Amino acid sequence: MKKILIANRGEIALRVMRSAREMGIKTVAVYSEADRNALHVRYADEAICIGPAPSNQSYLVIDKIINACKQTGADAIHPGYGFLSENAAFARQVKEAGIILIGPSPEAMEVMGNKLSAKAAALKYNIPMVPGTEEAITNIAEAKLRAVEVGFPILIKAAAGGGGKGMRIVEKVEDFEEQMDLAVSEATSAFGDGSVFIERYVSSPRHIEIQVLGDTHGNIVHLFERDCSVQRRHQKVIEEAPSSILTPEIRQKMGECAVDVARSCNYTGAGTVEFILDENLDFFFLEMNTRLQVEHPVTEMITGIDLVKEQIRVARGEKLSFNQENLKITGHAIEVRIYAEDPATNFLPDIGMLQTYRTPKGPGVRVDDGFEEGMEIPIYYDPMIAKLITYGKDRKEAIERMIRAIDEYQITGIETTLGFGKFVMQHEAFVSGNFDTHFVAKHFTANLLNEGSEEEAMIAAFVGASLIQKKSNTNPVTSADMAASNWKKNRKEY
Ligand code: MV4
Repeated sequence: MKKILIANRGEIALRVMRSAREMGIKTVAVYSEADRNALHVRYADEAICIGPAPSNQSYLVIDKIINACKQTGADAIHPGYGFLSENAAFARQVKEAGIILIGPSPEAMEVMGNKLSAKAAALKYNIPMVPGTEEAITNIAEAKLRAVEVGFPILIKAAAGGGGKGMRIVEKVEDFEEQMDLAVSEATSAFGDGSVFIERYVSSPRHIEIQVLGDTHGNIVHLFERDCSVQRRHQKVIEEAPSSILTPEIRQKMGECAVDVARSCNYTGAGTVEFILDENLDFFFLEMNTRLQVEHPVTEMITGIDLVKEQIRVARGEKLSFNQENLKITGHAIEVRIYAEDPATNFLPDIGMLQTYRTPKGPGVRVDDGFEEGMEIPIYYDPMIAKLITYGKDRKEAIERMIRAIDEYQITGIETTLGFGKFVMQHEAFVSGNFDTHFVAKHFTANLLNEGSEEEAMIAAFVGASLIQKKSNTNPVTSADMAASNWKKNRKEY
């Protein structure tokens, strides 16, 4: 493997290129017209423009990606996350073109791409699952009986959904039919597949996921867990490794289950097995993500393993160079995602130019980003602009470093979720580890961010005044711009 094309943009494209460069592998960037001056384009050895800004005319067009490979002689593709990364048809076409996809087989993507087939595969290995229906519901009366058996509240899920899309909570039996009809029509219009199933609703879960890695020789290991319980409307905000609530025994059991789930689809490369954990610390398999995840750095920090390099080695057909016994957790890592969203306006996307952009530095700080000072944040793509990761000898030090790093981070010109990240780091529930997936809904209101010092208030006033001036000098965003933006309508959970 001499040359890799990165079929992605932003921070993850850079992240992948860095590992490729360290391995002596050349890189090819692809970019849309909105990304001409992007950092991933400048960083790569070569770059190919693949079309207009909207991703359905560029980053999502399979033929353009494959043609860019042929044009540059790239022998492999890294898809990053989002875009085509979990698209089995893409994986198949790449293979047919004689190009290596740095990722799992199309078959594994297909099995895990549907929650019902994923559960069916996992069932063969006796993986704990939330009680519910094992097949798509075809008979509503039958399903209702099963719902009563399982006990309310129940959750209706779309088999083709993922990351919380197409889920409906049903509180009581009287509402069942109505919610069922709504769920089916929602799933049909969103995924072109109306298959739904039910599960008992676990009301206050922790969201724990296990990183796995498999090679093409049948070896599969896990690299422990990430706790992603702090989310806002299914968008992850904070992730950490290890989880503050797992015991070594549960960790080992979950790890073994995750390896079995991976084995159930002959998984190769890096993947993530998602579980929920209830109040009794019982865990249940939910789904498997067949890509490198946004939050992979926290796992890299606590294991010392470069997951992108491992993905590349596996794609080259090499054996994993370590086994489960060689892996251990050292220290603690936390990631705060920085979105171009304004916490004061219920996280509306904010756009504009990064007037000031200075990243934190020093011990235990890693920033994975794709912008620099003076750049415009394009409106067409995901609003995540950076990931701030801190590492410490223990959770306390990782939190303290995160607060210090957030304070060092200077971003002006756009609103971001940095202050929100600091709010979480300082919240008693987060610090004590006593939180679940409802943390944000339970504990956060916008006015909590305004409890800064008088000095901060003064600075805010000045910045506000200069913003008003600045805004009057720049072109306002039109509704056409917003319509062209994929931020909301194409929001996927990574
Ligand atoms: C659940 C659940 C509770 N009970 N399933 C959300 C994302 C997708 N991967 C699966 N998800 C969940 N599935 C059962 N049976 C809770 C979640 C869940 C969640 C639900 C509502 C609001 C926020 C949530 C955050 C994480 C997980």
